[in-house]
Amino acid sequence: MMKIPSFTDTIFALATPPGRSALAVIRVSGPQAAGVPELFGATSLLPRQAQRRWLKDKEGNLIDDVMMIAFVGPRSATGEDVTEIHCHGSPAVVEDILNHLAAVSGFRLAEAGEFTRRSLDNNKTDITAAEGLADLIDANTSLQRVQAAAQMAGSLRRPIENWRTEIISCLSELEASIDFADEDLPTTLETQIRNRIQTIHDDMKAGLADFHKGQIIRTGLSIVLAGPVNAGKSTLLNLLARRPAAIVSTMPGTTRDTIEVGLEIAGVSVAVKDTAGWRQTDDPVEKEGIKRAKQAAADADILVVVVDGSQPGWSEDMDEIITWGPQTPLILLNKSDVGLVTDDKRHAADCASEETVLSISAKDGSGLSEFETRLGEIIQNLNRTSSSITLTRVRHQQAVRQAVEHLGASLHLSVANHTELVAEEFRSATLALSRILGHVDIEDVLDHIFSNFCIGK
Ligand SMILES: Nc1nc2c(ncn2[C@@H]2O[C@H](COP(=O)(O)OP(=O)(O)OP(=O)(O)O)[C@@H](O)[C@H]2O)c(=O)[nH]1
Ligand SMILES: [Mg+2]
Repeated sequence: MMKIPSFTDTIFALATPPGRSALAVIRVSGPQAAGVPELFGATSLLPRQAQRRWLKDKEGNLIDDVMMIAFVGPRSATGEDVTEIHCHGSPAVVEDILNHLAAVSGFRLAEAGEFTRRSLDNNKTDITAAEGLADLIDANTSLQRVQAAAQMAGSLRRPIENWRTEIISCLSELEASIDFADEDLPTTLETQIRNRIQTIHDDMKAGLADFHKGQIIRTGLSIVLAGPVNAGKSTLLNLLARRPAAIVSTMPGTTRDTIEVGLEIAGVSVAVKDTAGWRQTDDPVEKEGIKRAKQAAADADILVVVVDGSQPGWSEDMDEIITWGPQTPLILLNKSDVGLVTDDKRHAADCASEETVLSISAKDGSGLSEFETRLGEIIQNLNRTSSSITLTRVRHQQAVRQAVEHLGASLHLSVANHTELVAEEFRSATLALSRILGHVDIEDVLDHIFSNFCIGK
């Protein structure tokens, strides 16, 4: 668990990656941040203006010629006084400045994510925005960036707040009716409350149904190439990766272990996995390889069945491999350069819809662009969300699921006969939603998020 000694400390950290670069940025935040220039023998700064200063060490030797910006709290990223030092990106300069700061009483190196944590505590950001920021820093693909930036800007916070406000409004109407217990609850009020809660309940369920899509963009998905031995799976992997990632040979049973290559397709980060070829065998190592191939196919987001379309009998192979995956696979008839056995292709059309069967040559690349286009379409369908909210983490999913359960339970009760119980379900639902925003039970969530943050953020 991350320990934050005290907010009275002034924290500092290198905010840019370590190593040689043109520039580096060191951030300082806390009660003594405004005094940083004087610590280096320089004059103080006007707030919110980039100003040039010469920094000197204790002996008066020059450290660097830098730009500095001072922000006066609460108008700063952390809500505290903040000073940024934009120095030259020399490891020696950075080290000198950091060591110089570390020697000052009340100063210490920041923990991972501590700047963001301070901004949360000072209400400069909310936890979903902090998560969005963490995702933005980790983003490798354009879709990840778009989703993370949207979450930073409130795309998750707003619908959660709206749901919460709506439930609280229903709750206050109920509570008003409890106060007037002698009078019967008007049936119109009961119907109104039910309809409003039903709408939120359905909205939340739609969000939950789309949860996997938000996750796919954030964490990526897996595409598994599976098929009989010698079908050309490894050749195809190398073609997709544009490098010889896997060994290719004329010998059936070349690939034994699952080989993974990271790619970006349709803005989503994708792990493409080549697997051991399938055949009847007594070789224990090959058997294990096939077992792993089946497991990978079962866990795949997209299963691509690769068969040697130039050989008679490929449709039997295809029928076998199709059963490995939980969902409709994409079928590739490989080795089209040699000529495909057309009778079997008719068979393929019978057992799979036409658009999922493509012919390709992993050797000369023909059919590759159609295959990549089709993959892109499948990926886009997998991550197309229709709901009003994009839940991106398991903790969001769990909290919304709890809220749905409470609202669902309330809908089974008669509002008139069980007003108190219904009110209690509403309260529990709002509590679950508050968890997402970090209003309650914040510590565990923070520790988890910030342990994955970089120092200096
Ligand atoms: N003519 C032709 N040969 C291909 C094509 N794709 C692969 N090959 C050849 O088929 C043989 C097997 O290719 P691999 O990529 O090793 O096949 P694999 O499916 O990975 O085989 P295992 O690892 O044994 O399961 C090699 O000699 C490849 O050069 C293709 O599209 N056309
Ligand atoms: Mg192989």
